[in-house]
Amino acid sequence: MRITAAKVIVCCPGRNFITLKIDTDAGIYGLGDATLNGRELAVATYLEQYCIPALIGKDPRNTEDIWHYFYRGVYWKRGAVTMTAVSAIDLALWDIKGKALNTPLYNLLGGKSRERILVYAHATGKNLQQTIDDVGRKVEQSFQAVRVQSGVAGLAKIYGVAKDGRSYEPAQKGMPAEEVWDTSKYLNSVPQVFEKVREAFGHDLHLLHDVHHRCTPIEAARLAKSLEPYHLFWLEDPVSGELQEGLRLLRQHSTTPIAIGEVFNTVYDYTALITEQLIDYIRMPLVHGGGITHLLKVAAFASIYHIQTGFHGATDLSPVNLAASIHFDLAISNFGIQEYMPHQEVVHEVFKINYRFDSGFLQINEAPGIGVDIDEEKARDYPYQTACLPVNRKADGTMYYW
Ligand code: CS2
Ligand code: MG
Repeated sequence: MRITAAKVIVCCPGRNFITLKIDTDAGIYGLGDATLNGRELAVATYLEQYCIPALIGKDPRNTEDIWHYFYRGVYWKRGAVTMTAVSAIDLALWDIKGKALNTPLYNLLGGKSRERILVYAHATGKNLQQTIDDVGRKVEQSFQAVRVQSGVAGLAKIYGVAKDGRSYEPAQKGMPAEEVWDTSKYLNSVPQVFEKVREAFGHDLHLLHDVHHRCTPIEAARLAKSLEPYHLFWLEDPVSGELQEGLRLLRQHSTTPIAIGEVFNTVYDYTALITEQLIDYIRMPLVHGGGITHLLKVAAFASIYHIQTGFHGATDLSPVNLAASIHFDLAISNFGIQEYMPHQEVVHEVFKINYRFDSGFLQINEAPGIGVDIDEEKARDYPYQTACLPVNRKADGTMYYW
Protein backbone atom coordinates (compact mmCIF):
# COMPACT_ATOMS: atom_id res chain seq x y z
CA MET A 1 0.00 0.00 0.00
CA ARG A 2 1.31 3.52 -0.77
CA ILE A 3 0.35 7.06 0.26
CA THR A 4 -0.78 8.84 -2.89
CA ALA A 5 -1.88 12.23 -1.56
CA ALA A 6 -2.56 14.20 1.63
CA LYS A 7 -4.19 17.48 2.45
CA VAL A 8 -5.04 19.76 5.37
CA ILE A 9 -8.73 20.59 5.88
CA VAL A 10 -9.23 23.86 7.78
CA CYS A 11 -12.70 24.65 9.07
CA CYS A 12 -14.52 26.58 11.79
CA PRO A 13 -17.90 25.01 12.72
CA GLY A 14 -18.29 27.03 15.92
CA ARG A 15 -14.51 26.99 16.46
CA ASN A 16 -11.40 26.25 14.35
CA PHE A 17 -10.32 22.67 13.61
CA ILE A 18 -7.42 21.39 11.48
CA THR A 19 -7.74 17.90 10.01
CA LEU A 20 -5.12 15.98 8.02
CA LYS A 21 -6.49 13.59 5.39
CA ILE A 22 -4.10 10.98 3.92
CA ASP A 23 -5.13 9.05 0.78
CA THR A 24 -3.70 5.70 -0.34
CA ASP A 25 -3.60 3.60 -3.54
CA ALA A 26 -5.92 1.10 -1.79
CA GLY A 27 -8.75 3.65 -1.92
CA ILE A 28 -8.57 3.94 1.88
CA TYR A 29 -7.99 7.30 3.58
CA GLY A 30 -7.13 8.21 7.14
CA LEU A 31 -7.91 11.29 9.27
CA GLY A 32 -5.74 12.93 11.92
CA ASP A 33 -6.60 15.83 14.23
CA ALA A 34 -4.05 18.66 13.87
CA THR A 35 -5.85 21.29 15.92
CA LEU A 36 -3.77 23.51 18.22
CA ASN A 37 -5.99 26.14 19.80
CA GLY A 38 -4.91 29.64 18.74
CA ARG A 39 -2.01 28.33 16.60
CA GLU A 40 -3.96 26.32 14.04
CA LEU A 41 -2.42 27.76 10.86
CA ALA A 42 1.10 27.18 12.17
CA VAL A 43 0.39 23.44 12.23
CA ALA A 44 -1.40 23.56 8.87
CA THR A 45 1.63 25.24 7.28
CA TYR A 46 4.07 22.85 8.93
CA LEU A 47 2.14 19.89 7.54
CA GLU A 48 1.68 21.34 4.06
CA GLN A 49 5.21 22.65 3.63
CA TYR A 50 7.39 20.14 5.49
CA CYS A 51 5.45 16.89 5.97
CA ILE A 52 3.01 16.10 3.15
CA PRO A 53 5.63 16.16 0.33
CA ALA A 54 7.70 13.62 2.31
CA LEU A 55 4.71 11.37 2.98
CA ILE A 56 3.91 10.66 -0.67
CA GLY A 57 5.02 7.16 -1.69
CA LYS A 58 5.51 5.85 1.85
CA ASP A 59 3.73 2.67 3.04
CA PRO A 60 1.13 3.95 5.55
CA ARG A 61 1.34 0.73 7.58
CA ASN A 62 4.90 1.59 8.67
CA THR A 63 3.73 3.74 11.56
CA GLU A 64 6.86 3.25 13.70
CA ASP A 65 9.30 4.20 10.93
CA ILE A 66 7.21 7.15 9.73
CA TRP A 67 6.86 8.43 13.30
CA HIS A 68 10.63 8.50 13.69
CA TYR A 69 11.07 9.97 10.23
CA PHE A 70 9.12 13.03 11.39
CA TYR A 71 10.57 13.00 14.93
CA ARG A 72 14.23 11.90 14.79
CA GLY A 73 14.48 13.00 11.17
CA VAL A 74 13.70 16.59 12.17
CA TYR A 75 16.58 18.61 13.58
CA TRP A 76 14.41 21.07 15.49
CA LYS A 77 12.59 18.54 17.63
CA ARG A 78 9.60 18.71 20.01
CA GLY A 79 7.29 21.63 20.70
CA ALA A 80 3.53 21.96 20.34
CA VAL A 81 3.42 22.81 16.62
CA THR A 82 5.90 20.14 15.49
CA MET A 83 4.39 17.40 17.66
CA THR A 84 0.79 18.25 16.73
CA ALA A 85 1.81 17.73 13.09
CA VAL A 86 3.50 14.42 13.98
CA SER A 87 0.41 13.42 15.97
CA ALA A 88 -1.94 14.17 13.08
CA ILE A 89 0.14 12.04 10.69
CA ASP A 90 0.24 9.20 13.21
CA LEU A 91 -3.50 9.29 13.89
CA ALA A 92 -4.27 9.25 10.16
CA LEU A 93 -1.94 6.28 9.59
CA TRP A 94 -3.49 4.27 12.44
CA ASP A 95 -6.91 5.14 11.01
CA ILE A 96 -5.76 3.70 7.65
CA LYS A 97 -4.32 0.63 9.35
CA GLY A 98 -7.62 -0.14 11.09
CA LYS A 99 -9.61 0.40 7.91
CA ALA A 100 -7.20 -1.79 5.88
CA LEU A 101 -7.62 -4.58 8.47
CA ASN A 102 -11.34 -3.83 8.73
CA THR A 103 -11.27 -3.58 12.52
CA PRO A 104 -11.84 -0.82 15.12
CA LEU A 105 -8.62 0.86 16.26
CA TYR A 106 -8.85 -0.53 19.82
CA ASN A 107 -8.28 -4.04 18.41
CA LEU A 108 -4.84 -2.91 17.23
CA LEU A 109 -3.98 -1.57 20.69
CA GLY A 110 -4.60 -4.74 22.71
CA GLY A 111 -8.36 -5.12 22.34
CA LYS A 112 -10.92 -4.13 24.97
CA SER A 113 -9.84 -3.95 28.62
CA ARG A 114 -13.29 -2.47 29.35
CA GLU A 115 -16.57 -2.01 27.49
CA ARG A 116 -16.99 1.71 28.17
CA ILE A 117 -14.91 4.58 29.53
CA LEU A 118 -15.53 6.77 32.56
CA VAL A 119 -15.66 10.46 31.69
CA TYR A 120 -15.82 13.72 33.60
CA ALA A 121 -17.96 16.74 32.82
CA HIS A 122 -17.31 20.44 33.41
CA ALA A 123 -19.42 22.36 35.92
CA THR A 124 -18.91 26.09 36.22
CA GLY A 125 -20.53 29.16 37.72
CA LYS A 126 -19.79 32.84 38.22
CA ASN A 127 -20.56 32.35 41.92
CA LEU A 128 -20.97 29.51 44.37
CA GLN A 129 -24.71 29.02 43.85
CA GLN A 130 -24.43 28.96 40.06
CA THR A 131 -21.61 26.45 40.40
CA ILE A 132 -23.59 24.21 42.76
CA ASP A 133 -26.55 24.36 40.36
CA ASP A 134 -24.35 23.37 37.42
CA VAL A 135 -22.86 20.43 39.35
CA GLY A 136 -26.46 19.38 40.01
CA ARG A 137 -27.24 19.48 36.30
CA LYS A 138 -24.26 17.24 35.52
CA VAL A 139 -25.31 14.78 38.25
CA GLU A 140 -28.81 14.69 36.72
CA GLN A 141 -27.15 13.85 33.39
CA SER A 142 -25.63 10.81 35.18
CA PHE A 143 -22.02 12.01 35.22
CA GLN A 144 -20.10 10.24 37.99
CA ALA A 145 -17.20 12.71 37.80
CA VAL A 146 -17.39 16.50 37.58
CA ARG A 147 -14.71 19.14 37.22
CA VAL A 148 -15.68 22.17 39.28
CA GLN A 149 -14.55 25.70 38.34
CA SER A 150 -16.11 28.66 40.11
CA GLY A 151 -15.77 32.43 39.82
CA VAL A 152 -13.75 34.24 42.47
CA ALA A 153 -15.20 37.37 44.12
CA GLY A 154 -13.20 40.37 42.98
CA LEU A 155 -12.00 38.78 39.72
CA ALA A 156 -14.00 39.87 36.66
CA LYS A 157 -13.09 36.79 34.61
CA ILE A 158 -11.40 33.50 35.46
CA TYR A 159 -10.30 30.44 33.54
CA GLY A 160 -12.95 27.79 33.07
CA VAL A 161 -16.08 29.82 33.83
CA ALA A 162 -18.30 30.07 30.78
CA LYS A 163 -20.07 33.32 29.90
CA ASP A 164 -23.83 33.30 30.45
CA GLY A 165 -24.25 29.56 30.48
CA ARG A 166 -22.69 29.00 27.06
CA SER A 167 -20.25 26.14 26.64
CA TYR A 168 -16.75 27.25 27.60
CA GLU A 169 -14.68 28.26 24.57
CA PRO A 170 -11.59 30.18 25.75
CA ALA A 171 -10.32 31.25 22.31
CA GLN A 172 -11.92 34.48 21.21
CA LYS A 173 -11.90 36.01 17.75
CA GLY A 174 -9.13 38.52 17.10
CA MET A 175 -6.18 39.22 19.36
CA PRO A 176 -5.88 37.87 22.94
CA ALA A 177 -8.29 39.19 25.56
CA GLU A 178 -6.55 40.27 28.80
CA GLU A 179 -7.62 38.78 32.12
CA VAL A 180 -6.57 39.86 35.63
CA TRP A 181 -5.48 37.34 38.24
CA ASP A 182 -5.13 37.32 42.03
CA THR A 183 -3.70 34.14 43.52
CA SER A 184 -4.52 35.12 47.10
CA LYS A 185 -8.23 35.61 46.38
CA TYR A 186 -8.24 32.33 44.42
CA LEU A 187 -6.54 30.30 47.18
CA ASN A 188 -8.98 31.64 49.76
CA SER A 189 -11.98 30.84 47.55
CA VAL A 190 -11.44 27.30 46.23
CA PRO A 191 -11.61 25.29 49.50
CA GLN A 192 -14.95 26.94 50.33
CA VAL A 193 -16.34 25.87 46.94
CA PHE A 194 -15.43 22.23 47.49
CA GLU A 195 -16.70 22.27 51.07
CA LYS A 196 -20.12 23.36 49.80
CA VAL A 197 -20.10 20.97 46.84
CA ARG A 198 -19.31 18.04 49.13
CA GLU A 199 -22.06 19.18 51.54
CA ALA A 200 -24.54 19.29 48.66
CA PHE A 201 -23.57 16.11 46.79
CA GLY A 202 -21.87 13.85 49.32
CA HIS A 203 -18.61 11.95 49.02
CA ASP A 204 -19.17 9.48 46.18
CA LEU A 205 -19.20 11.99 43.33
CA HIS A 206 -15.71 12.27 41.83
CA LEU A 207 -14.63 15.92 41.96
CA LEU A 208 -11.81 17.45 39.92
CA HIS A 209 -10.36 20.94 39.72
CA ASP A 210 -8.08 22.65 37.19
CA VAL A 211 -5.65 25.22 38.64
CA HIS A 212 -4.55 25.91 35.08
CA HIS A 213 -0.85 26.43 35.82
CA ARG A 214 -1.37 29.38 38.17
CA CYS A 215 0.34 28.58 41.45
CA THR A 216 3.94 28.55 42.57
CA PRO A 217 4.96 25.20 44.04
CA ILE A 218 4.42 26.34 47.65
CA GLU A 219 1.06 27.95 46.77
CA ALA A 220 0.07 24.69 45.05
CA ALA A 221 1.13 22.76 48.15
CA ARG A 222 -1.10 25.00 50.29
CA LEU A 223 -4.04 24.52 47.91
CA ALA A 224 -3.61 20.74 47.62
CA LYS A 225 -3.38 20.43 51.40
CA SER A 226 -6.46 22.63 51.95
CA LEU A 227 -8.46 20.38 49.58
CA GLU A 228 -7.58 17.08 51.29
CA PRO A 229 -10.83 17.00 53.34
CA TYR A 230 -12.77 16.94 50.04
CA HIS A 231 -10.66 14.09 48.56
CA LEU A 232 -10.53 15.25 44.95
CA PHE A 233 -10.17 12.76 42.13
CA TRP A 234 -7.40 15.07 40.94
CA LEU A 235 -6.01 18.60 41.09
CA GLU A 236 -4.91 19.55 37.57
CA ASP A 237 -1.97 21.65 36.43
CA PRO A 238 -1.32 23.05 39.93
CA VAL A 239 1.90 24.64 38.72
CA SER A 240 3.37 25.53 35.34
CA GLY A 241 4.67 22.11 34.23
CA GLU A 242 8.03 23.24 32.83
CA LEU A 243 9.58 23.04 36.31
CA GLN A 244 9.13 19.30 36.87
CA GLU A 245 11.05 19.34 40.18
CA GLY A 246 8.59 21.95 41.48
CA LEU A 247 6.15 19.11 42.09
CA ARG A 248 8.49 17.61 44.71
CA LEU A 249 7.56 20.45 47.07
CA LEU A 250 3.82 19.89 46.51
CA ARG A 251 4.17 16.13 46.94
CA GLN A 252 5.83 16.60 50.35
CA HIS A 253 2.74 18.40 51.67
CA SER A 254 -0.32 16.69 50.27
CA THR A 255 -1.98 13.44 49.25
CA THR A 256 -4.32 15.16 46.78
CA PRO A 257 -3.83 13.34 43.42
CA ILE A 258 -2.16 15.42 40.70
CA ALA A 259 -2.82 15.46 36.92
CA ILE A 260 -0.46 17.22 34.54
CA GLY A 261 0.40 17.41 30.88
CA GLU A 262 -2.26 18.79 28.53
CA VAL A 263 0.36 21.28 27.29
CA PHE A 264 3.10 18.61 27.04
CA ASN A 265 4.07 17.04 23.74
CA THR A 266 6.67 14.30 24.33
CA VAL A 267 7.66 11.86 27.05
CA TYR A 268 10.64 14.11 27.83
CA ASP A 269 8.25 16.61 29.44
CA TYR A 270 7.32 13.85 31.90
CA THR A 271 10.48 11.97 32.85
CA ALA A 272 11.00 13.27 36.41
CA LEU A 273 7.24 13.55 37.05
CA ILE A 274 6.84 9.84 36.26
CA THR A 275 10.04 8.31 37.63
CA GLU A 276 9.75 10.25 40.92
CA GLN A 277 5.99 9.54 41.09
CA LEU A 278 5.25 13.26 41.42
CA ILE A 279 1.95 12.90 39.55
CA ASP A 280 -0.94 10.43 39.40
CA TYR A 281 -2.41 11.08 35.94
CA ILE A 282 -0.92 11.92 32.55
CA ARG A 283 -3.02 14.38 30.53
CA MET A 284 -0.98 14.68 27.31
CA PRO A 285 -3.53 14.04 24.52
CA LEU A 286 -3.06 12.03 21.33
CA VAL A 287 -3.44 15.17 19.18
CA HIS A 288 -0.52 17.03 20.81
CA GLY A 289 1.53 14.20 22.30
CA GLY A 290 2.78 12.30 19.27
CA GLY A 291 -0.34 10.28 18.50
CA ILE A 292 -0.96 6.59 19.16
CA THR A 293 2.63 5.52 18.48
CA HIS A 294 4.12 7.79 21.16
CA LEU A 295 1.33 7.67 23.73
CA LEU A 296 1.43 3.83 23.76
CA LYS A 297 5.02 4.13 24.95
CA VAL A 298 4.28 6.95 27.42
CA ALA A 299 1.27 5.13 28.91
CA ALA A 300 3.29 1.92 29.31
CA PHE A 301 6.13 3.87 30.98
CA ALA A 302 3.63 5.56 33.31
CA SER A 303 1.95 2.25 34.20
CA ILE A 304 5.22 0.98 35.73
CA TYR A 305 4.89 3.83 38.29
CA HIS A 306 1.18 3.26 38.99
CA ILE A 307 0.28 6.39 37.01
CA GLN A 308 -2.95 6.39 35.00
CA THR A 309 -4.18 8.27 31.96
CA GLY A 310 -6.62 11.18 32.08
CA PHE A 311 -6.51 12.58 28.56
CA HIS A 312 -7.29 16.18 27.78
CA GLY A 313 -10.63 16.33 25.94
CA ALA A 314 -11.69 19.97 25.67
CA THR A 315 -13.81 21.17 22.75
CA ASP A 316 -10.70 22.59 21.06
CA LEU A 317 -9.58 19.02 20.33
CA SER A 318 -11.59 17.62 17.43
CA PRO A 319 -13.93 14.60 17.33
CA VAL A 320 -11.16 12.72 15.49
CA ASN A 321 -8.97 13.08 18.60
CA LEU A 322 -11.83 12.19 20.95
CA ALA A 323 -12.75 9.02 19.05
CA ALA A 324 -9.09 7.96 18.89
CA SER A 325 -8.83 8.65 22.63
CA ILE A 326 -11.83 6.42 23.31
CA HIS A 327 -10.18 3.56 21.38
CA PHE A 328 -6.97 4.10 23.36
CA ASP A 329 -8.84 4.40 26.67
CA LEU A 330 -10.72 1.14 25.97
CA ALA A 331 -7.54 -0.81 25.38
CA ILE A 332 -4.83 0.21 27.85
CA SER A 333 -4.71 -1.23 31.36
CA ASN A 334 -3.81 2.01 33.20
CA PHE A 335 -6.78 4.03 31.96
CA GLY A 336 -7.96 6.52 34.57
CA ILE A 337 -10.60 8.85 33.19
CA GLN A 338 -11.38 10.82 30.02
CA GLU A 339 -12.26 14.50 29.86
CA TYR A 340 -15.51 14.95 27.94
CA MET A 341 -16.76 18.37 26.86
CA PRO A 342 -19.46 17.71 24.25
CA HIS A 343 -18.82 19.60 21.01
CA GLN A 344 -21.46 22.05 19.83
CA GLU A 345 -24.01 20.40 17.49
CA VAL A 346 -22.71 22.45 14.52
CA VAL A 347 -19.39 20.52 14.81
CA HIS A 348 -21.28 17.32 14.00
CA GLU A 349 -22.43 18.82 10.69
CA VAL A 350 -18.79 18.50 9.62
CA PHE A 351 -17.51 15.56 11.71
CA LYS A 352 -19.58 12.35 11.58
CA ILE A 353 -18.96 10.72 14.96
CA ASN A 354 -19.10 7.09 16.12
CA TYR A 355 -19.27 7.52 19.89
CA ARG A 356 -22.03 8.30 22.34
CA PHE A 357 -22.45 9.34 25.96
CA ASP A 358 -24.49 7.05 28.19
CA SER A 359 -24.93 7.32 31.97
CA GLY A 360 -21.52 8.75 32.77
CA PHE A 361 -19.53 6.76 30.19
CA LEU A 362 -18.56 7.03 26.53
CA GLN A 363 -18.96 4.10 24.16
CA ILE A 364 -17.82 3.68 20.56
CA ASN A 365 -19.20 1.59 17.69
CA GLU A 366 -17.44 -1.08 15.63
CA ALA A 367 -16.56 1.15 12.67
CA PRO A 368 -13.05 0.26 11.40
CA GLY A 369 -10.10 2.50 12.23
CA ILE A 370 -10.81 5.62 14.34
CA GLY A 371 -14.31 5.67 12.88
CA VAL A 372 -14.95 9.41 12.49
CA ASP A 373 -15.49 10.90 9.04
CA ILE A 374 -15.39 14.48 7.74
CA ASP A 375 -17.82 16.10 5.30
CA GLU A 376 -15.41 18.24 3.26
CA GLU A 377 -18.20 20.09 1.48
CA LYS A 378 -19.77 21.08 4.81
CA ALA A 379 -16.31 22.02 6.12
CA ARG A 380 -16.07 24.57 3.31
CA ASP A 381 -19.21 26.25 4.67
CA TYR A 382 -17.27 27.19 7.83
CA PRO A 383 -14.08 29.07 6.90
CA TYR A 384 -11.26 29.69 9.36
CA GLN A 385 -11.58 32.64 11.74
CA THR A 386 -8.57 33.99 13.62
CA ALA A 387 -9.06 33.35 17.33
CA CYS A 388 -6.62 33.56 20.23
CA LEU A 389 -6.49 32.31 23.79
CA PRO A 390 -6.50 35.03 26.46
CA VAL A 391 -3.43 36.34 28.27
CA ASN A 392 -3.33 36.84 32.03
CA ARG A 393 -1.85 39.57 34.17
CA LYS A 394 -1.52 39.87 37.91
CA ALA A 395 -3.36 42.81 39.46
CA ASP A 396 -0.10 44.84 39.40
CA GLY A 397 0.19 44.30 35.64
CA THR A 398 2.81 41.55 35.70
CA MET A 399 2.32 39.06 32.84
CA TYR A 400 1.35 35.69 34.32
CA TYR A 401 0.22 32.21 33.21
CA TRP A 402 -3.19 31.98 31.58
C1 CS2 B 1 -8.45 23.05 30.02
C2 CS2 B 1 -8.66 23.46 28.60
O1 CS2 B 1 -9.82 21.20 29.50
C3 CS2 B 1 -8.94 21.64 30.26
O2 CS2 B 1 -8.45 21.01 31.21
O3 CS2 B 1 -7.18 23.22 30.53
O4 CS2 B 1 -9.91 24.06 28.54
C4 CS2 B 1 -7.65 24.43 28.03
O5 CS2 B 1 -7.76 25.68 28.69
C5 CS2 B 1 -7.92 24.59 26.55
O6 CS2 B 1 -7.86 23.33 25.95
C6 CS2 B 1 -6.90 25.52 25.91
O7 CS2 B 1 -7.12 25.58 24.53
MG1 MG C 1 -6.68 21.77 31.97
